[in-house]
Amino acid sequence: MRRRFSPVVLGVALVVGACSNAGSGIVAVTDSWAPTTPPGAQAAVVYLTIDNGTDTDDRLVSVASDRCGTIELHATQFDENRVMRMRLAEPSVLALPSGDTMEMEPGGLHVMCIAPTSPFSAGEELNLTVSMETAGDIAVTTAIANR
Ligand SMILES: [Cu+2]
Repeated sequence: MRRRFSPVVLGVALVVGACSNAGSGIVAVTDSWAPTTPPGAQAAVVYLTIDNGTDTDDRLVSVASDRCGTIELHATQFDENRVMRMRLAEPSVLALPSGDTMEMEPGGLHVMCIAPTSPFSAGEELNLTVSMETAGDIAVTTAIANR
């Protein structure tokens, strides 16, 4: 999110900023989960929370896993008939400015695992590679579970 500061407010914001996640100095996946799928499911979903603690704007480029035939990054939107539809996320949606956190969630941005090699079962772990434009590849192990 871009915020506009007046000069007076800016000084306060810089002090507050020193205490925020902007100080971690890394881009990190701070949370992730993948719901279980029924047998024969053609797709599975993974949700990531990605925190940009650097002073450089970044962008989510792609996610890979050997457990998926293909992975797409999807946004969920309601069409004119209020039907929920998924589509490829626009590059602007995948931007992760300095100090911001990208939270994927049901009904919003998500990782779509197309043609999983086997159903996602509770208790399994899923290995992912999250590729950021600037920070590069981040290895993530995600728990498959029902929340
Ligand atoms: Cu999707």
